[in-house]
Amino acid sequence: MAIIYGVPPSPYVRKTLLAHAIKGISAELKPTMPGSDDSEFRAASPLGKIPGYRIDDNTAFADSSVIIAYLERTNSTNPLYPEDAVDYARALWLEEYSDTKFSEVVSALYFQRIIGPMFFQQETDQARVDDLVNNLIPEQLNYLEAQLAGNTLFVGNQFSVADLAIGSHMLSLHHTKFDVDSTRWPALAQFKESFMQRPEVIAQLAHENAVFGK
Ligand SMILES: N[C@@H](CCC(=O)N[C@@H](CS)C(=O)NCC(=O)O)C(=O)O
Repeated sequence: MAIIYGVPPSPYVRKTLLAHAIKGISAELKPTMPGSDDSEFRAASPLGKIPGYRIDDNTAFADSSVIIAYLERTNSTNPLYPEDAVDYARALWLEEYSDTKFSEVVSALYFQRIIGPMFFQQETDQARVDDLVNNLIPEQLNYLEAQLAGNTLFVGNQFSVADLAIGSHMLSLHHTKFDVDSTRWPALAQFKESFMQRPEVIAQLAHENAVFGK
């Protein structure tokens, strides 16, 4: 069985775990913090980022996008990449966008409200939170709302890696208690609602709540 190095509240580890669940693939989660100097982890993830992934003694690599692309090649159940070339490109772009820009602003709020106070005895910087909540996050939600164009999924009618990536970061936003206002972002609020009702997402959230002792 493959090993995933990481901790479940990381949106990238969450995305990787959810891809396994969607495809019905088992993997062992080996709790590993970002930057860990564990040599087995570092052989998989030389940059020290989670998730790292090990298939066997000789084969290990990192990055949620790489891991999911690998899974797709090995398992055709519930495909995560659209067949059509334009849809495929859009799905990859939205995955990339959500794993970079959207993640940047969501992670900043997640750090201010959860990780800083809980693990680093750091007080919340209210000015930073206000900027994130009032300006920086809404800007990204506006973009995502426009990308949905009134639909319930981001690309075509099939759940894809775009929905998986965006949904994974939306769960971090959910943990921060940021409200995706349905009068302002109706399609996105609906997307978030449906994503959170997926059985594998419900199971993942229960796992995360257990980690945080909720
Ligand atoms: N592109 C990577 C990003 C992974 C990532 O940035 N993980 C964070 C944890 S949420 C991390 O390990 N950060 C530590 C660092 O950047 O050194 C992926 O998709 O897996």
